[in-house]
Amino acid sequence: MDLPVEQWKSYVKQKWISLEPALKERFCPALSLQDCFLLVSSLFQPEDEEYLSSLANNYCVKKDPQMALFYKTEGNQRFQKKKYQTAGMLYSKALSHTEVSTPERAVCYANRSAALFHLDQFELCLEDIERALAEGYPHQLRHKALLRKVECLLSLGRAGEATDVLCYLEREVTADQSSNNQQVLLGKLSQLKAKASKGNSFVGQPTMASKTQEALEPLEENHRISCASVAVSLQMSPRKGRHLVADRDILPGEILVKEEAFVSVLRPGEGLLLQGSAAKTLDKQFDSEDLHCHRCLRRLLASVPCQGCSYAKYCSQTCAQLAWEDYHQRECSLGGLLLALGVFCHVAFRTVLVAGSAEIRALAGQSRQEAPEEPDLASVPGCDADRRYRSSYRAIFNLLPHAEKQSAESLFLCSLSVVALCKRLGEASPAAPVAGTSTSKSRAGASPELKILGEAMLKHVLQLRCNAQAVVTVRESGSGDKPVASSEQVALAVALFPVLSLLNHSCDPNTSVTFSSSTAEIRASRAIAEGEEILHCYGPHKCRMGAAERHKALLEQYFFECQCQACLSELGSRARRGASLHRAFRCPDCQAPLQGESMLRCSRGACNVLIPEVDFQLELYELQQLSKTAQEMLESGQPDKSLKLLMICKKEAERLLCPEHLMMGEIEDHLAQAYATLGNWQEAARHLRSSIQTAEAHYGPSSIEVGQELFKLAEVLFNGCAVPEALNTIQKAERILSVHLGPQSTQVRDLLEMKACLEQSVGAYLAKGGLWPANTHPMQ
Ligand SMILES: *[C@@H]1O[C@H](CO)[C@@H](O)[C@H](O)[C@H]1NC(C)=O
Ligand SMILES: *[C@@H]1O[C@H](CO)[C@@H](O)[C@H](O)[C@H]1NC(C)=O
Ligand SMILES: *[C@H]1O[C@H](CO)[C@@H](O)[C@H](O)[C@H]1NC(C)=O
Ligand SMILES: [Zn+2]
Ligand SMILES: [Zn+2]
Ligand SMILES: [Zn+2]
Repeated sequence: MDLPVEQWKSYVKQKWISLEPALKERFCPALSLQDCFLLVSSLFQPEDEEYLSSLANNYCVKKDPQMALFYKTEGNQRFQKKKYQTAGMLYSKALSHTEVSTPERAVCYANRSAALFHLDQFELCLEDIERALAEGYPHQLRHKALLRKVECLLSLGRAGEATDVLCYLEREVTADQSSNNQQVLLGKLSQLKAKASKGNSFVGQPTMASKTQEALEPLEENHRISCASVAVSLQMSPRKGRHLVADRDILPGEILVKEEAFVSVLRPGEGLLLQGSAAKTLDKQFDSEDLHCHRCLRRLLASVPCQGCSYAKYCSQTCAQLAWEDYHQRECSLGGLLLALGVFCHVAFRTVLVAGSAEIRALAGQSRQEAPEEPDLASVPGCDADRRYRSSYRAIFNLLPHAEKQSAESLFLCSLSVVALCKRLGEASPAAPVAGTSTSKSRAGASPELKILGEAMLKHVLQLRCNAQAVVTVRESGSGDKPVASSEQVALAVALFPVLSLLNHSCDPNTSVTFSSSTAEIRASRAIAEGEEILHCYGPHKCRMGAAERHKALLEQYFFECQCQACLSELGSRARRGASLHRAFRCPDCQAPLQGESMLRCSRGACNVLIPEVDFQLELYELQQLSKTAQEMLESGQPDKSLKLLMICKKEAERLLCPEHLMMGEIEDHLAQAYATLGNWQEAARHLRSSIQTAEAHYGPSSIEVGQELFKLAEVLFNGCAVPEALNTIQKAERILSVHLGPQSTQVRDLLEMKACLEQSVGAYLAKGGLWPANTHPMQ
């Protein structure tokens, strides 16, 4: 879960409920984040702190020798049963509970090297052997580890090195008179030596896995936006804010953005948060925190544990070291607090740790001086002084927190969590809450330094609601030991990607995103024409959710009403029509609209009419069938018959439906078509005007639907030679259709052609003969 754990959430909820109304009212959209942080700091009580630390203690991340022993024993059992992969994982768990440079840790490494050897992971096996020796592997066991090393080297085809180790071993064993199985060992050694001498012809399969991945695909980098391709450009509009647009035609498959996360935090597995007993978690799958590097998110086979806690695990000593220097030395000592406060808080915290307090201070100072500015098209917020947008802290700092859109209660929860974290930071190291800072205590208790950090963290927690990017991976469910593995998508981590955040959402996007370790790659999933917006999907995809459900999800989490093509057409064709249906039936007595859900009553109230909606729906259905038949007649060349039937339809519709019902528009449209076929332009135009009114009421005056109807009217008027109205209609249709279909579309070009004809001179055009049907009688 990305929010705090349930207990803390409900505790904070209670606290919120019991706040004085006057205090609650201060959490309004006008409250600045600075003031919010100050206000909540003043409300944070010692008992809140106590409650939270008791919660945090449930999520223990301390090293526990008992657990080390337990996992090691379990590992040995699996090893016996030849379940090497599970055994390896259990040894890793055991390792995470051991202290640096202890025999326990060395033994776990050695045990794990045995499992890795059986999994043919020879390189990793060698690394573990070296670690075992370095961590103080018991002397009497050394030869065991070294023999394994020899076998590994032989398997890797490194016979020379194997021989060196063998010679060393031979000297040791010969010198060691105390050993009781000296002869056995010497026999084994000479066996291996024979193998090594033939070894040059034997080249084992080196494990390629680590070498071949990520054959780097070059990305020609944009000079205005780091991590983005030259094919895109950053634009700014009042409605959309910052967004990316194709700068040229883009081919399917082109990489558009390739960005490493500014920060990413692994989401802890359910097992850890549920705090089952250790035995219980064994039966479960291993969770993300065991399976992936806490820094780079790579899949782990042989993790390196954190020196301080049992929680953080890394793919390599390098990742462990870098994570420690950049942020983990501060996180490690906080224990279970970060787990209790949830991943969003953790990401916010890690973000300020990575940014460093000097950077935060500079940016916070800047933003306080600046007057609240209008979105300025020339300067895109978040860009550096050279106007380049980078995947940097500055860009993150400028993401919108949308505090005003979040509920007061959720603002309170976020603030109280951040305040609690700051409190702990201040206590843990009052002198320097974050590396490189020095502070003096102020009257309020929190140092000014901590206040700036707290405000920044609050901002980041709020930003995450709209800007958190889930890092997704496909994981084989079922351990490698199971016969049948199925795969599932897992949201592995929560990350901030400043450049990715520039992309707006579509439920039917033209890009797709993939992750490799903590790097995201956005590719065009279809051809994208120059000028089209680059869009990706925030989660609700049209293939997985209905439009109504997507709208709800997007509005709730991201605060916007999705206007993407998929939503518009889906809602336009179904829900919208459906929603307007029952509102648009007419009272049989007084013709006023009916209201209600399943039983409809007259909106005037004077009549006592009460009719089941089903009755109307049936009649509507029959009407639709009739109208369909009429349309078929028209298509099969019987315009007169069609017209007669449509007249009947219209009468029925007028009895049943309000004038603005879509069905009315549809019938009007068919009537116009029938009249146009018969060459009665005047009547055709009259019916089209009615159908345009209906379309405007339903889809809005500049919708594509209205554009299409205007196009028809323009054609009819053109043919009917109604010059002034035709020109007027052509202009309207052109304006709307070039927005929806582009100025180069066939329909827009047809319109322009008609216009040119009319303008030249109707007479001259008529003289050329041509387009006019024989049975034309121009209007008026
Ligand atoms: C693990 O280490 C212990 C102590 O060295 C040893 O007794 C045990 O056999 C080892 N298990 C494996 C699978 O190597
Ligand atoms: C996405 O675009 C829509 C309109 O196209 C806009 O209302 C919304 O605010 C945008 N969302 C973001 C996150 O930029
Ligand atoms: C790209 O996606 C957007 C949103 O779905 C859509 O409007 C646009 O037409 C798409 N372009 C292509 C070529 O599919
Ligand atoms: Zn790593
Ligand atoms: Zn740690
Ligand atoms: Zn949508």
